[in-house]
Amino acid sequence: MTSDDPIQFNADARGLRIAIVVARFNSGITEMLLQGAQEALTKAYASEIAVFHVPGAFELPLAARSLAKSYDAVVALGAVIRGETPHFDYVAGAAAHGLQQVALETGTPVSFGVLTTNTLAEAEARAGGVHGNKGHDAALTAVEMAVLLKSGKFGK
Ligand code: INI
Repeated sequence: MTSDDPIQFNADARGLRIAIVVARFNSGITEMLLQGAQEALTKAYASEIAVFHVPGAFELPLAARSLAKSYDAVVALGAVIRGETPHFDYVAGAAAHGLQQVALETGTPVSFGVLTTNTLAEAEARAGGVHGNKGHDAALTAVEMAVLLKSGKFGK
């Protein structure tokens, strides 16, 4: 097994209401991530899949914080590409840190489907290309965490 191998998980999202929040910046990539996430959640029989758009990855945490109050899990999707911006580190760091903070503060799973790559080609490879679709993976992660938390295995 390599670090690129997907983790096998039998996703059963029946009864779960899942929000997907997706950045419009680099929409050629993020709409592919969205497609992957929707496919994964549909195949897992999610009871509700609600999609929301925000301008960029920097805006994902605030939207996720609001959505975390009324959904069982939030899937956050974006693409931050180093070649295109001198503030790559700020945008990518703020998205990662902010989304983790939302999950910890609210107790609602928030998955990190934000690509942080050096080039557009690297992003394409991870949005339905040779490295799979990270939106799909992020959706399954959100389902797995929501199921685990609801199971009570971790306590209350
Ligand atoms: N937002 C992204 O989602 N990806 C990027 O690569 C990016 N770049 O290159 O700057 C980006 N910038 C916009 C940012 O997310 C905010 O929308 C903007 O700064 C306004 O708050």
